[in-house]
Amino acid sequence: TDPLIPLRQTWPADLVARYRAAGHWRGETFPAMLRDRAARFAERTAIVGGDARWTYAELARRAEAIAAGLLARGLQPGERVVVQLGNIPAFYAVVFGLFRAGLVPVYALPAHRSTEIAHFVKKAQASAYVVADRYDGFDHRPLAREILAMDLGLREVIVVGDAQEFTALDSLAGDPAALPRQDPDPQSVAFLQISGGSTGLSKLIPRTHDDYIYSFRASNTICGITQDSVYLVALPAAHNFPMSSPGALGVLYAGGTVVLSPSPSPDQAFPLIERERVTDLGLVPPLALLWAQAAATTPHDLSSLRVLQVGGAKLTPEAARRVVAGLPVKLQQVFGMAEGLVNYTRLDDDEDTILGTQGRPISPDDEVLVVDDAGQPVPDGTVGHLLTRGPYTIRGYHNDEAANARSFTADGFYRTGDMVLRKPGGYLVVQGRAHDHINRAGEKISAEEVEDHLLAHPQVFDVAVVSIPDEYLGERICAFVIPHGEKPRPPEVKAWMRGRGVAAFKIPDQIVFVPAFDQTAVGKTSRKELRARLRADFLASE
Ligand code: J2J
Repeated sequence: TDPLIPLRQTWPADLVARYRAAGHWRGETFPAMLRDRAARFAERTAIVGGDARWTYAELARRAEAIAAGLLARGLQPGERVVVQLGNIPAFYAVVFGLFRAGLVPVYALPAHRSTEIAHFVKKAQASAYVVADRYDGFDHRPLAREILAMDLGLREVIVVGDAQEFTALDSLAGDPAALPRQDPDPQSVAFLQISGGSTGLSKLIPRTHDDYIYSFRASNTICGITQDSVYLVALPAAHNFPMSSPGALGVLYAGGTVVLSPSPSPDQAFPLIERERVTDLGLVPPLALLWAQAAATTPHDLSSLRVLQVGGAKLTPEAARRVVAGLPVKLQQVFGMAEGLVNYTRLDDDEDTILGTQGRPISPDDEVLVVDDAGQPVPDGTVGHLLTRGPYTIRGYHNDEAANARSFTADGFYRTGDMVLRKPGGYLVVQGRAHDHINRAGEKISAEEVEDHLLAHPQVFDVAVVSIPDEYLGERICAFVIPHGEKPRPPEVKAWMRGRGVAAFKIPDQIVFVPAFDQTAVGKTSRKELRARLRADFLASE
């Protein structure tokens, strides 16, 4: 097998000195964080999910056992482990166990299937894969078998629950003396988060202990998270928003309680809010609207709620007004990205700011540039491309030189792909984006990736995939298909794509057959212009 590509995330020395001097980077690490919290908050409740209710001491004990068990099975510190678990307590035990062992989690979403998982295993050179036996009606063991059969270098499959021929998480045991005796370098990479995948498959995002811990520690201050906070994880736990803005990790940092909801539906979440007296949570806009509607008639007591964060996709001022009218909470808009930069409206901002902007950056050292197509800064109030660098924004993806050349400027700014305008005080209003991706209820889908799949269908001659505004999802996926011979039936095309092993959220919601693409749009113009033209014509015809 090939040698492991080193995990790297480096900032220039002058910025390192500045981030340290400012107190952003304090040399904290995940293993030290858990050890310290287990000592300080030992008997307080850390995690609630399903039938489980774990104290901080219990979480740390489980993480240690997993860490020792993984090393006993021959995994070596520095190796990467794809973690695909839903909203179950084991997610946090596994992640902290990996940190404790010096192993590097790669966060997959429960909806990912063979195409995505194989891509993560290859890109990260993963040696192990952790799954639940079943989650959300899906059996992950056949998927694990399929991945193993691809011979990508994966050696171990660990299963939460009934492991069949694999290794059961609960059976992991090892000698604690074999665990690393020193905490990792705080500037080393702790895990690989995944990108929204603006072009093609998701890229891997290396985040360091120092930078990530800074992002949620500072978020705690902005969001008012304390040891009395009870945070509901309603979105997928592996997503960057409920993990770190301030998310479950922020809440565990503060000594509060993390409650896991198996799904974000009011049916499942409202009883949990009542039972656990939940104070804080984050939702994507379509869910926030659904909750505001459901709250009107629910028999459940939601009065413990304090702050509802909404982010992941644009919350329009009208939608924001409906959310505020429907739910007895303080609204906070969150505009973040797994690559780093996170913006929040502040809890004490005036109403216009909370309803009408996506907030301002966490850090005084977040550098934000809004530039025109030529890269020249535009005046405040003018729409431009958002570029950023700072103490918790990456300087490069893992193992992807081509993406790095595209996505970062020579002086280290990350090209977010978002179009924004900046208001006085540094507040940002998201106006759209430069890339052709679809933001389907907060799930980012690359148009190119979906096109690649559909082009493999024998009855598809050509295809262009675009986002179409949607009342419920914010945006839906629409594929314009030029058939090759007989028109395929849309349900068949969808089933066929699912059969290729693709996350369900990437399957087109709508397929529109067209005899040809307008030649003036194809000719010399780009795919991007073709998609824009198709979208405009479609909307005009509706
Ligand atoms: C408009 N677009 C938004 C918003 C994200 C906190 C919150 C969200 C994410 C996230 C995150 C938006 N209005 N309020 O990681 O820590 C779009 C932008 C952005 C992309 C990033 C966090 N909030 N977006 O959504 O990595 O286009 O992170 O660049 O999944 O989502 O997507 P992702």
